[in-house]
Amino acid sequence: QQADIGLIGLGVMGANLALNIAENGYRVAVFNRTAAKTREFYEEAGSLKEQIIPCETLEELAKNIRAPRPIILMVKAGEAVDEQVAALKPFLAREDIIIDAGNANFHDTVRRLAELGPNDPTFVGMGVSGGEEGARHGPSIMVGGTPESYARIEPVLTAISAKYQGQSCSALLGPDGAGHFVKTIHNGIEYADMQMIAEVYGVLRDGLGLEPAAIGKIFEKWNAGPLNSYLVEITAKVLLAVDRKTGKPAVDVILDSAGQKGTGRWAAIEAQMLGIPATGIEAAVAARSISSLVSQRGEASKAYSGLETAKLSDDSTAFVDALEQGLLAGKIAAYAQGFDVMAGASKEHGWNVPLATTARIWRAGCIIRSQFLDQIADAFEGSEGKNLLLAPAFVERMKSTSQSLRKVVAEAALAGLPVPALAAALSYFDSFRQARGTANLIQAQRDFFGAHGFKRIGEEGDFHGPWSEPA
Ligand code: NBP
Repeated sequence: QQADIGLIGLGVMGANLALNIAENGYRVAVFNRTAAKTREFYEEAGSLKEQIIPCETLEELAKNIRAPRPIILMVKAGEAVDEQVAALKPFLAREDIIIDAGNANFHDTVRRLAELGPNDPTFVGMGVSGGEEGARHGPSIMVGGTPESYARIEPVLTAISAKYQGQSCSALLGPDGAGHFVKTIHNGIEYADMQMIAEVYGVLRDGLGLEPAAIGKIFEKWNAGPLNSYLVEITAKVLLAVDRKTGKPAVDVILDSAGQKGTGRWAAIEAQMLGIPATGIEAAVAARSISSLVSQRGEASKAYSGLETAKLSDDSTAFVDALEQGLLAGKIAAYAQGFDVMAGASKEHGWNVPLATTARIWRAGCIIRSQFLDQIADAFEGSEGKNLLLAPAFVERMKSTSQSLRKVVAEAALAGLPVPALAAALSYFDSFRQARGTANLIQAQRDFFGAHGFKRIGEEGDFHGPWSEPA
């Protein structure tokens, strides 16, 4: 019996996705560049072996899938995808679909689609989030492609995706690069969320002098409240974990230098290209870059030692409560930015990305999953494209939490504790709600040195200032 679907790339994500497909009752033909991995994967598949067809060549893979063939590519993003598509094409027909499920840059997805000839198979760009666990037991799936292609793969994707109260976390979000773009912004928001959590950890550790286990307990408690989310849940677990080798708290033996594969950076770059503020994501990307300057930071800490910094002024119980509320406010602002970038890209590329649906498919399966996203989905229902900070439910939430964010940022600044993403969120919030900003001065400066002209309040046309005339 032929397979329902094919999968290429049995790395961490691909192997787990293939098992997930098999477990959901679909037959899957698999191929990996290094054939030994295919054999090993098959041998270890246990009772799911019956649903799996291991293939050692791409020709064999194509023959073993029922036409029209959907084939998922789960290989390293970049050139590997182009190489695989080129190698696969000779064995495929026009009706077949190649689905790139890696973390592709959406520009590559758009290019790959454009490069396909009239007799080539269709190409679908699909973002998958949830890491290893998600891939195995239900990821969040963000698809970019035609409605016809999606209709053909929908049954499998719906079956393998995460479920939030029974609803599938897989959706078609638009044509060509829309799925990979949304995945990129998902990762950007993930960066911002993680960074804000790390900043709060820093304030609790260095400002209040708490041990990791005590901080872990605080996050555990917060996870039962409005901050309830996968990231807060795992933060508590990480902080409570003990290093097997030394018996010390695990976080205390880990180098404070964070890696990045690029999706967060892409999110910040795309926001910049679109001219949409995403300062929370930008601050998070920059914070990772600063974290990698380990030796310079060591040198600078000596060069600047002895600089007086104020102690956190409040009693710790009240301050911990402020941190909870402040983190929530920061998170709202960062998510508002992320969704705004998606709305902007959607408009720019004519994608029509449904923001409420996007929030819905992030409620389970992905790394930023939370109930909070359910509230975001409700807010976007009927007011697509409007900044989240203008949704009535979020106006109320920001009114009740932003003062705590202000307190946290202000006190952290006075105490010399870095909170770049929280501070960025606060500044964004304050700028966004300022009816008269300060760009009048910027316009005057631009006109002064470059004769760029400016608009006058309430008047049509371009004007120049009196700068060249003697006062
Ligand atoms: P792994 O590093 O575990 O596996 C990479 C796979 O790509 C292997 O099957 C490898 O084959 C194959 N591959 C490479 Br590398 N170069 C190739 C080439 N030139 N031609 C054909 N195959 C090639 O990666 P992973 O973590 O499973 O990630 C796969 C994709 O999923 C990436 O785009 C990643 O960004 C994305 N993603 C990862 C996660 C996560 O949590 N890990 C989450 C969401 C998305 P080999 O066995 O022959 O080397």
